[in-house]
Amino acid sequence: MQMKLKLTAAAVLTLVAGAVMAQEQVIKIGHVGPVSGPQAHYGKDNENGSRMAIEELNTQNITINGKKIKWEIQAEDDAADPKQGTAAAQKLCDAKVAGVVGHLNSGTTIPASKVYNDCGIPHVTGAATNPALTKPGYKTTFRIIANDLALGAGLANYAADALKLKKIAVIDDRTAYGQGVADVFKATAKKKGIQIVDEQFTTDKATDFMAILTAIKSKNPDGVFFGGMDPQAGPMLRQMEQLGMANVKYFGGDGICTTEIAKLSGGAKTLGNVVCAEGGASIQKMPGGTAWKAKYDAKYPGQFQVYSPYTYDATMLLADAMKRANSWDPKVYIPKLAESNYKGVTSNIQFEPNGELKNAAITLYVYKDGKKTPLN
Ligand code: ABU
Repeated sequence: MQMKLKLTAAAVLTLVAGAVMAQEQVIKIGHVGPVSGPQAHYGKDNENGSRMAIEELNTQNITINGKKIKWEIQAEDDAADPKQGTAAAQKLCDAKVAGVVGHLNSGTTIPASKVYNDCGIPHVTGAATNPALTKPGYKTTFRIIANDLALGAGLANYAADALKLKKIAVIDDRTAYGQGVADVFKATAKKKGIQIVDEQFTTDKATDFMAILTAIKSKNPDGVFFGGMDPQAGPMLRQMEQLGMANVKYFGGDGICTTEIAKLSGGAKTLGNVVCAEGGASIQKMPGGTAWKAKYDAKYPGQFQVYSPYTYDATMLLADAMKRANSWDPKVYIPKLAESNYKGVTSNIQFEPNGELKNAAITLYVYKDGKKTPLN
């Protein structure tokens, strides 16, 4: 009789545990960026930001629609390649993730945005800055960082008004981002009376820029604008030093505004000529920036680049909208996401009707003694 009672108690415990388990709901959030190839350092930083948010969400005992939520990340690599970007997006649609953080590159995010729109899953980018992303008006596309209209114009205004430059050469890497930000820079610079003395093109795979820099040097510019990323900007700065272009200012958008560029430029003094722009406040001026960065650095030492505070916020923002909607069904929570008023680490996040961030700030930076330093 006693034995029978013991078994019954064990069975009851199993049943209770089973019932508790049944009440747990997994919500998957996708993350996509380049975690292989020359841009892997950006992608890893982005993924770290999203993972950090997922870990924190799991400590918060969040309940949605009566279920205790277990948050999971499904991280995909697009290698900064548009085709791999759409394949990763389709994989996340097929996996029925509730939302996506990404992608990192405009060249991958723009085609992927159509895939997400077609499968009805929202994605939030904290890195892709080409304004064309929000042009189709998809209700599934959101950006929580300023776009290249602000970055390109801010840099051109600074070159003209603060530095009084007169002749600038422009190089771009022919990607959606590089070409787009260079076009905005050129248009604003011309309006400000700056002469564009040369235009040269490269790719996001190149590392030898001697020929195009030699052509540019012959035009005697007082500045070079580069639309592209740091795997190109780093060696380009080294080669400018080798060619004696030591006094030429070097402008670029957020793609070159990284920690890594200091390493990639290999000690070239021309790093001191860099002026770059990022879409948002500096870490020091973000509402929760300094404390957040200390946590990030403790968790991922030496891996901080640019956008991880934004991917952290993007992940939290998706969870916040699901909580307010009391649902992880994208159809139900997308309207709540669109009307977010979320106090993030990076800013107070609210959206324009087209999914762009309201009141987006930009910050200009220089490199002092090899360290990225905000100008404003
Ligand atoms: N925003 C610069 C890097 C990412 C991109 O827009 O391609």
